[in-house]
Amino acid sequence: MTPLTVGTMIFKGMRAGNAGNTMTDAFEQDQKASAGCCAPGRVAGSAAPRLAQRASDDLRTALDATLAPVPEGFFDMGARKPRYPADGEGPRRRVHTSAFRIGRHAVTNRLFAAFATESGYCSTAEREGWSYVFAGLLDDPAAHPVSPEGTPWWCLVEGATWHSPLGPGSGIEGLMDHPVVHVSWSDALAFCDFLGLRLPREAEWEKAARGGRRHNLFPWGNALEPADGHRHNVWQGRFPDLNSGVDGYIGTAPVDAFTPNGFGLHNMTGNVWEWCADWFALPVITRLPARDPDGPSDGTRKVLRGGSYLCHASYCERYHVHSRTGNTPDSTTGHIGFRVAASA
Ligand SMILES: [Cu+2]
Repeated sequence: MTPLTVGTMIFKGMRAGNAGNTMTDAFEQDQKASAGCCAPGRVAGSAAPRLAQRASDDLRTALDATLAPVPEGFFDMGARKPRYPADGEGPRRRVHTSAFRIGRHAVTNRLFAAFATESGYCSTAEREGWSYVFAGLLDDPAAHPVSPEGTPWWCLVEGATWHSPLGPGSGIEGLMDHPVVHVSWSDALAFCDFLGLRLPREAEWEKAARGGRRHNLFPWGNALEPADGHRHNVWQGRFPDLNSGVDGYIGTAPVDAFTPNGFGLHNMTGNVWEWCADWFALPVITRLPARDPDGPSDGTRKVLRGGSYLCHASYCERYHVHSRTGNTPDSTTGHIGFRVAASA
């Protein structure tokens, strides 16, 4: 199967699979129209390898040290005034979570490299032989002419993987404390399984992102750029051709860049989209507050949260604590990573 065929199939499949539901159709059209920075996809031909052994004590200890507690209790999930209603950003509703722990930051290249060395795991992008890279990060985007329909700023780069994020010849030297990228949901799950951890539920992710605040747009409050400076890594300028980088970064930032939120968590918004455990669907509103909701029992796409270094109000304003998108579990790009969670 050629990469071009794969990319085209996904968009067709996404539309055909949801025919007959006006809300969902509108949602899919909106997703396609505004996919923007938000995640071109893939259905992989190869299956994720199974890992027999477990992580070393050293690696488990290293991961455990990155976890911060989030207390049990109710919170208000979703936006009262959604920016993208068709994404299911609203309505605002009461949700209860048990106590849990979540990564203070996204999983780094350093930690993912340790996992790959110990486990011998081969990621989706390594098996499939390609991933999507943002054109503005490539020296010669014209050398990679294949893009998903409607999003020419995404280049299909053969040989782009977590350890060669811009393709062959690139590396992660100097990026060991940056989030691992070009990891699929399946890769993130394999990492979690190996470490005895799990991905956050979507509700847990949003509660964590809000940092104990109520009705906030960002992990720190409501101002995108507070007077005391930038608080996350998003796009400044004009998407997709001018990124001034005044927040300090054009691509990814170190996972602990910027001030953490009230729960001590860094970069819950901006930097990289983060995989959650749930299948993606519009929220189901219940009469009583949901408790530790797991989301739909099946689906075609997994939830992504937090937006990325490519989000900008002019094109894809999905850098709020309530913003959401989804992608197939085998999709990989240079702006998708993940953080781990564990029950308390
Ligand atoms: Cu975006």
